[in-house]
Parts: sequence; C-alpha cells; structure tokens
Amino acid sequence: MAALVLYDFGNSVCCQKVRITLRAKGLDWEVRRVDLFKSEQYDPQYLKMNPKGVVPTLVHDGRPVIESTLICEYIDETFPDPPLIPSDAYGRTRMRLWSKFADEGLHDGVTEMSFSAMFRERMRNMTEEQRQTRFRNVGDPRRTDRFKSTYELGAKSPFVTHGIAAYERAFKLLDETLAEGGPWIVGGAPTLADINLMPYAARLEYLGLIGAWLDIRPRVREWWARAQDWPHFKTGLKDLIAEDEFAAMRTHGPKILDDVKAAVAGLRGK
Ligand SMILES: N[C@@H](CCC(=O)N[C@@H](CS)C(=O)NCC(=O)O)C(=O)O
Repeated sequence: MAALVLYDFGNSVCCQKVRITLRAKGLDWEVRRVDLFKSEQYDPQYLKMNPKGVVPTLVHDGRPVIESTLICEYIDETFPDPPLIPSDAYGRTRMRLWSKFADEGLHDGVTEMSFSAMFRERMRNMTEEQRQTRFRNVGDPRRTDRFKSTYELGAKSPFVTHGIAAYERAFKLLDETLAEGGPWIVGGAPTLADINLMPYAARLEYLGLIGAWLDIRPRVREWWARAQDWPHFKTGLKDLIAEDEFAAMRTHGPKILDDVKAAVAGLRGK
C-alpha cells in the first residue's frame, strides 16, 4: 500500500483542498474513489475510518486522518517543505480564521447552492429507497434537514440563503484583508488560508455565480485571478475535474443566478 492514500470523490470541494495541499508539497498519493451518489460513504468499512460518512479521508502509513482542514494541517506538519502555515502565532490565527470561515459557513453554503442547482435533478431520478438513504445521512439530523429543505425548495431554501450570506461576509472580510496587505491572504506567499478558500471560489466560478459577490470587489477579483494562475491550483483542482463535471456546472449553475443576485442585493440593503 502507498504511504498516502486519499479516499476521494471527483468534484468534492473538501477533497480539492487536500489535493492542492498535496500538490503544493510535491507529494504523490493513491486514490480510492468513494462514489457519494452510490452512498459508498456509508459502507460500514468506510465508516470505521470516517464516522461522519464523508470524504476526504487521508490514510498515512495505515492510519486514517479525517476532516479536510485537519488533514491539510497534518500534511503541513508531516511534510514541512514548503511551509503552508505561517511561522508566527498571530499569522497562524489569521490563517486559521479562513479555515473557520470555510468550515462554519462556506462549506454548507456551497453544498446547498450546488445541490439546488445541480444535484436536485439527479435525486429526483433516484428510487425512493435510494433517496431516503441519502436523507438519513448516518444519523445527523442537521444535515438531513438541510438536504430535505434544499431538495424541496431549491434556491429558495433558507439554507441556500444562509450560504449566500456566509459568502458575502467572507468576501467582504477578504477585501478588507487584502487592502491591508496581500498579495496572498496572510502576506507574501500562499498559505492554507488561500488553499482553504480556493475550492469554494472555484465552485462558484464554474457554476457561473461568482460575479454576484465580486462585482464590487476588484481586490478579491485580483486575488482570485492570482489563485487560478497558481500551478498547484491547476494540478490539484482544475486539471482533475472531468469535462462532464464542468459541463454540469456550466449548464445548471446559471439556473439559480437570479435568486443568488436577489439575495446578495438584499444583504447589501438594495
Ligand atoms: N467537515 C468535513 C466535511 C466533509 C464533507 O461534507 N464532504 C462532502 C463532500 S465535499 C461529503 O462527503 N458529502 C457526503 C454526502 O453528501 O453524503 C471535511 O472538511 O472533511
């Protein structure tokens, strides 16, 4: 078995964070695909490693590490060159603030937006039994409620609105942060703060929605252009998205653009 094995699924944002980090460290890994649409994340063997039934899981020398934010920090500590975590305590807290933004708002937000634009259709075509398995979600009632609400209400679900607001807060702070320094979030070189945010910006970009937040934020647009030019963004994220996944995002994302724009305008008091 390879030293590093990543339990991974195509276009998953959390897996993308981990892949960019592995690329930035120049590491190779073996992929084990967990098909979320076949509910393979609920396989009892997989749940022993990752009790929440989510991807990614990184197995290093036979030991599982879970939670993408923790996995990225683990990779940085285990393979220190080049460093992706600032060396001073203040820099580290500033970097971790962006992990919190991702974990405490953006992740649920992007999940619900993607779901309302793309996956709802796919769930309608499932059998009732398959759908109920997805809803049950290994006993996490909060995820079940989010899932059901978005399945029923689409972009009008309050969970989608919460996600749109989380993005508005994050991009506003990013704008202020970049105004004070830059060109990366915590200074002159990319850190896990940038890596944590990249997949969440990328998904909005590929869904054709990002302009709704960045229209008034040229500094964030510059950061995003710089991120997309970073070689590890390309090899860890963009190059690993299949053409049919790009096509699905391009086709379905714009369906919720008007709802997104209206919600952002509401948040800005327009
Ligand atoms: N906090 C977890 C979240 C992981 C997560 O939600 N992963 C999604 C894919 S991005 C997943 O596996 N979802 C399973 C499902 O939809 O049932 C992490 O950062 O690793």
